[in-house]
Amino acid sequence: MTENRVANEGPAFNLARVAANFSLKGTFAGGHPYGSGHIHDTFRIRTAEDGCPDYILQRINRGVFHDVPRLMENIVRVAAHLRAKSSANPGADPSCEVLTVIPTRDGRHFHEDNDGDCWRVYVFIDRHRSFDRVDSAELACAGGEHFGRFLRLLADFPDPPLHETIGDFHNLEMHLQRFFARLQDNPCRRARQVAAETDCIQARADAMKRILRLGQAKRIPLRITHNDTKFNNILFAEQGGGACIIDLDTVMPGYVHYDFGDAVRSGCNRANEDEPDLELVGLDIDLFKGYARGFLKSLRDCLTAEEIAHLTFSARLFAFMVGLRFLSDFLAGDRYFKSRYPGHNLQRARVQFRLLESMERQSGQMDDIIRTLAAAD
Ligand code: ADP
Ligand code: GN1
Ligand code: MG
Repeated sequence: MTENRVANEGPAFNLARVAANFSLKGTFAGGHPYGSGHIHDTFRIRTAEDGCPDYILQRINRGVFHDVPRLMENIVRVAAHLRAKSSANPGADPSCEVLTVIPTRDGRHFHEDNDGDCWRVYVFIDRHRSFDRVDSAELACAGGEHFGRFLRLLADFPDPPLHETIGDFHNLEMHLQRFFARLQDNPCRRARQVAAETDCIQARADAMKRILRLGQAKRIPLRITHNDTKFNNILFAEQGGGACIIDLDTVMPGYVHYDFGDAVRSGCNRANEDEPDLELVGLDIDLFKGYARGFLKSLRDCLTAEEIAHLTFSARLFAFMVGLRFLSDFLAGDRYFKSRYPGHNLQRARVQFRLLESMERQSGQMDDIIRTLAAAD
């Protein structure tokens, strides 16, 4: 194995050879696995020269994203739209606020290698950091403002519509059906381990379809949403309050509840997403208040009363739905989410269901917070 071959929880890749297909500035000086995303194989590529940026190289997960040309077409269009907005804003720095896709030497947005793997490159956004866990209401508030602004900036996204990069991504009905099918098929003989969680799912399944029903009845508007607003998909500038929203793979039509709910379940939990001690898991109401304040500051004027009325519910929905997806993947043998040990997805699911119970206990308080913030000048 040469110096440039690295393993990322699985196969080893010749990163130098892959990187050579892209129009990078500077000399390849090495690469290593980077970040804590659950989907792609992500590497930071270092360059030798001081004046040249580092890069993020990703092997796109084709089990999740089946149509890479359309995926990249979406990302390039969304990034161009955001860049135009940022450029029109005096004092903004588009190169740090928006992802920059680096083309291949033959002008494409991804490279397909001889094994059929698809790779893409972004400029590495330096002097920024992401947070797997949030430790202050100020940080939560800043995150809410950034995700809220992201939605606002996409409100006038021009036609044609974005492609649906993952079909039925937030279709709870489909996730429920898939879960119960796996429970029945029991391909890895793990069903006995999920009895308590299955009860939790069964008891709530119908009530959790509220957003689907509101959407079908056209009582809430379809918007362009991020759809994967895990808090660590915000890169915060180390200085100055700026940020870049990353992980644009799932930007496509959705409801505001998807973005609010996912950010709350990931950013307002007192514990990590895979915390081994469930006693530490719970919704931190101060973080929730901070996040909601920032989000509504950016977006309040754009939202309808009906949308606002279901924001608290959306946090419960996402704890439920992400928990369901982790559990379903556990039953299937850990094929979707990257995991580090055999019970990892089960533990992640248990954390989400514990978080859900904590949100259920605090839902009155959460509603009061939203009502107060929505009414503020
Ligand atoms: P996944 O879908 O697997 O979560 P992401 O696109 O979110 O993949 O990337 C994984 C991690 O890589 C992020 O959490 C972040 O730490 C880092 N990352 C991604 N893009 C950039 C970038 N342009 N600059 C700096 N870090 C990045
Ligand atoms: C995945 O890509 P990442 O790690 O930011 C997943 C989300 C889940 C999340 C759970 C495309 O997010 O939907 O909520 O894991 N992304 C995709 O941690 O499935
Ligand atoms: Mg991510």
